[in-house]
Amino acid sequence: MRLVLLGAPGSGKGTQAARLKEHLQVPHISTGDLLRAEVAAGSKLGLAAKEVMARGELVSDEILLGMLEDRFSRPDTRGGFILDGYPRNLAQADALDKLLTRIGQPFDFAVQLDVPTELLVERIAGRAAAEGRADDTPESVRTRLKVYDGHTAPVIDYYRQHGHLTVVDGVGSLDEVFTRIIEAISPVKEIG
Ligand code: B4P
Repeated sequence: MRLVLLGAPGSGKGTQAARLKEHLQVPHISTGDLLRAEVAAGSKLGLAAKEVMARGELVSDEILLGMLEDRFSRPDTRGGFILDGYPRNLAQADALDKLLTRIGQPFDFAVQLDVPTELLVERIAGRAAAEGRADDTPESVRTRLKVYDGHTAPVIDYYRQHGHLTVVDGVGSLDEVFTRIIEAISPVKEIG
């Protein structure tokens, strides 16, 4: 299974990807996690990304594509993958198409987790209190939501126009949302 998970910050992408990874037995590739690992390691890339992420803005397309190409060159992605957090703008969507075509692994489903903005803000505030992630401050969250509307929502429209989008209601318990995703990506659907 080759899955792209889309959705606003706080929509549950990372949360559901962790479960889907166990269920589907394919690697979970989170560009946010890859970037946070670079920041934690204090690498040159991490130093370049740190402030941008803390502000809630997008890290450069060039850095992201390099990181992604590197990750997809590892053999564990040959049996499928869950891509979480990429693409976040139309240039990244185009780069992803080209990359997956080149390696002969086009995605099977692009799943959007649909959650109203008030709930996104509430969830991120909950995580801020529990984990204190550097980009979960109110100011950064406002920026992330604006970036999502301006840059990532057009990617969703693009996939929708090309018939590649599956929308899943992301409101509900973790189990409920997980079950909806599994139903949406199961190859055999009942007719009637
Ligand atoms: P990400 O790590 O992708 O962060 P995110 O969009 O906030 O989503 P995340 O996966 O963490 O949260 P989730 O919705 O699961 O990106 C962070 C930053 O990295 C970006 O702002 C950007 O700077 C940079 N970046 C990453 N990818 C990039 C790219 N492609 N290009 C450029 N820059 C990039 O969950 C949020 C909270 O909701 C959690 O606390 C969770 O417990 C809770 N939750 C989830 N599901 C729930 C449910 N059903 N009910 C109640 N709570 C729920």
